[in-house]
Amino acid sequence: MKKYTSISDIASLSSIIDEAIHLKKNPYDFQSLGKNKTIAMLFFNPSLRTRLSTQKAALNLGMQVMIMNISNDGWTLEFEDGTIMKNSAAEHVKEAAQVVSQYCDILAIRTFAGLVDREEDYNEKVMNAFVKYATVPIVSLESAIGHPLQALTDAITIKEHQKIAKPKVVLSWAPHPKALPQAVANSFVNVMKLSEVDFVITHPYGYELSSEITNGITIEYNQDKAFENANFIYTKNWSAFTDYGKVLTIDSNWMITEKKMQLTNNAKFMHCLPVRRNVIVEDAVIDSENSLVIEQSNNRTFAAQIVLKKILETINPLLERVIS
Ligand code: AN0
Ligand code: CP
Repeated sequence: MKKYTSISDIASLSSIIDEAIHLKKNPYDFQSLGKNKTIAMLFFNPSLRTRLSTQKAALNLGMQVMIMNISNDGWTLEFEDGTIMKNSAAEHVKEAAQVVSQYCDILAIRTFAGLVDREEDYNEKVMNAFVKYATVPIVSLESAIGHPLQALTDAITIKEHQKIAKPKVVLSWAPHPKALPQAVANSFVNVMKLSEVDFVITHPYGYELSSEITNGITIEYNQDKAFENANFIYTKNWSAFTDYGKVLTIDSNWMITEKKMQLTNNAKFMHCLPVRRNVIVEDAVIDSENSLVIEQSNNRTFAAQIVLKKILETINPLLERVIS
């Protein structure tokens, strides 16, 4: 694997899931693979799970880890070419990406959608600038339009908990007071498209995701109907794509409640976290036996670890042969 900025960087989803589950049982099997290798993680936005699980994954592989909250501690970066840099940006990403690349073997970036300019977000302005100018492999820790480490985690978690060959998985929008990116939902849709599942998306009118992403997927505007026979309810808020970045409704009827879960086939409840209790989901659901949220966050480590392992094997194929 040469980079991991999208689900499409995965060669075979089913085999990477199996390898991740194997790593979960044997987390220290490849400690020498990361010896004298460093990952640098740059955060433009906050994180609890992604930061610590990716650090843990790198440590499990024997790597060194450098972390920087670049928005707070770094120079403000310029991303446009040819700009006269007389405003707030003190440094161009062209230098910054090349400079950091000299200090690490893998460069991981978290950069959320701005939710103002759809074209800028969907062109992945920040992530693509790092892909363009960095001289080491790039890993997305959530970008403007995708969260591929989260989506791989979710596919692993579904695989571990599915009881039938083709489970019904429902992605349900839920209300949230602030505008949130579409990244988690986009990547979840992309990973479900590659999975053996009966997949349905449910959301209020106006919350349609990019049709390029949801092409071919059933959209059911009646949440109760969508929940019928579901084996997994995956919940996430996102802001509107068409009326870009807008909160169109905070209708609490879309919150995931115990009553709604009763419409399902004893479905498992999933959310990437962080989650607002009793806004997105009722306490009774997130605290129930069917809630997988804590296990999902544990699986973040092994999703990150299998991705870092595959990148390390690509940058050091000789070492891989020596080890195996
Ligand atoms: C972020 C989002 O919705 O993209 C990160 C989720 C992993 N969530 C919030 O900002 C609350
Ligand atoms: N799920 C997730 O990415 O969480 P953080 O924002 O805490 O990293």
